[in-house]
Amino acid sequence: MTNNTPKGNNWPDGFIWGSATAAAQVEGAAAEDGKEDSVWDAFAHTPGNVLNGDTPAIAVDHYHRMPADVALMKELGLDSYRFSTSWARVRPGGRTTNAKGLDFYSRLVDELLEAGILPWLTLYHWDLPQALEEAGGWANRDTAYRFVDYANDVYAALGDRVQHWTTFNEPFCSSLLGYGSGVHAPGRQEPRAAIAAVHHQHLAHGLAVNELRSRGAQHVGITLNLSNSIPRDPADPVDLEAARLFDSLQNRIFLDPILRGAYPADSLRDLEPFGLSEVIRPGDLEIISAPIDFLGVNHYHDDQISGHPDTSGADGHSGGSGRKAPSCWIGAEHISFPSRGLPRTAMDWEVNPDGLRKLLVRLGKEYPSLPPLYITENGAAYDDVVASDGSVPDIERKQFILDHIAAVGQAIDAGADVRGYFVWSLLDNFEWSWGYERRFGIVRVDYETQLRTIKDSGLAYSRLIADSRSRDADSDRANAAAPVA
Ligand code: GBH
Repeated sequence: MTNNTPKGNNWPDGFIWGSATAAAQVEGAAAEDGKEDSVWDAFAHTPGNVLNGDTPAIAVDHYHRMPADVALMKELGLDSYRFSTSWARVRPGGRTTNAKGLDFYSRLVDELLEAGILPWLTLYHWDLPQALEEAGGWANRDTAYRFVDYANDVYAALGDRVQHWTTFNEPFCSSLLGYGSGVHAPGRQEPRAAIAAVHHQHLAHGLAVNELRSRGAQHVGITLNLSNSIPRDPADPVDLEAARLFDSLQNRIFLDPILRGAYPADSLRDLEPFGLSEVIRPGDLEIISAPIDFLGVNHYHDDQISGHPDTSGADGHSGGSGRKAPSCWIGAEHISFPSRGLPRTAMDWEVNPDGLRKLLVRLGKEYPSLPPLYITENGAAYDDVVASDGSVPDIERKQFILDHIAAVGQAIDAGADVRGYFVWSLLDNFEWSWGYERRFGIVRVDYETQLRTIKDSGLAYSRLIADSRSRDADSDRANAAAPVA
């Protein structure tokens, strides 16, 4: 048997291989069947916010091509599809239920189940109804309670068929980038609002976990984007302090309230001038730390951190479309991200698969009550070239994915409880502030014709999934044939 899975040992039983998208990035149909604007529709309409003036209005037209896209997932052999529901489709304006919007997701779930693909649903991948933003958005505590109304609507429609529920995708981005640097929707540049948004999204998460569980949901969790904070010179106290600040804002202010029921003491102190303690009410942390059944980890790159100005010319942190924006590192605006000289993707993010292994091992060490982990996003943007035979030989993306999967395997061997891996992304799509200029898909989309072509990375991923299954079957046969003692 050929051994082209990167993990020497078998993958754990039931390990889930999947791929991910998000509503605003793929659906299009921005004003159809009752859907109203999300913050991303509104943000993209203001010139200068999204590169080339791109908008999510059509995206990859998944709303109309959903059955064919599910057939593509089946062809690839995916165990699971991670998608998000659009709040602005389910509750346009944020206050009333739209049956037609829910119907789309109901058809999607049926189509997936019919194809033998596990639906992995995320409730919030950054597309707040614009009407709720106009009422204060995530800076307003009331939005957390509106989120529970929305979660209840989705659960009422899909709870009989969907087992896996993720409350939020990367609250870091929808708080600190949306309200701090303003490179993401709604584009506000208000540090105090950004910190309030962090807390109110935490609260919304905890309220929804309790609500979904009381209604019978079996697997409820959250997805965070985590990154190792690597001090440029571990002997330099200025770099060490900068790395501490980064780790606080990137990782620990999200992990600790959920997994430990408290904000880290250093974060509380750092963020005092930005009003963190003013938005925390008695009882909040108890809600926020409601037990979760899994933690989703999105990982793209690590960050080397310095407290000195950067002269390396690295540009992985301009946040989007290359425009000047205030820092999202609230209270730590001076930190810099000097290059380590590693290879970089088209996003200018460093490639270092071993960082993913380190991160997974660290989580298990530092958080004793850590639930099972799923890699809910990992992938890379590269400038693809279509060959004359129509194929897409994206060797760098293919290598990136295989190397990161190997790193996950090594983390498992070192004791990390990782139960699944989802490639970002199934399809090229609307890459937020970068519009359609950056492609992450394992399937190419021609934005003129909407034609889908599986890239070489997609073919390799598909083979890897098939191999790990035949390996399972081999070991099942071996076990069945083993003599009974
Ligand atoms: C994910 O976020 C998203 O979940 C997904 O929707 C997206 O398409 C995908 O990754 C690819 O981008 O210093 O301001 O530049 C990416 C997580 C968080 C990674 C911000 C880069 C740099 C912050 N990103 N981070 S900044």
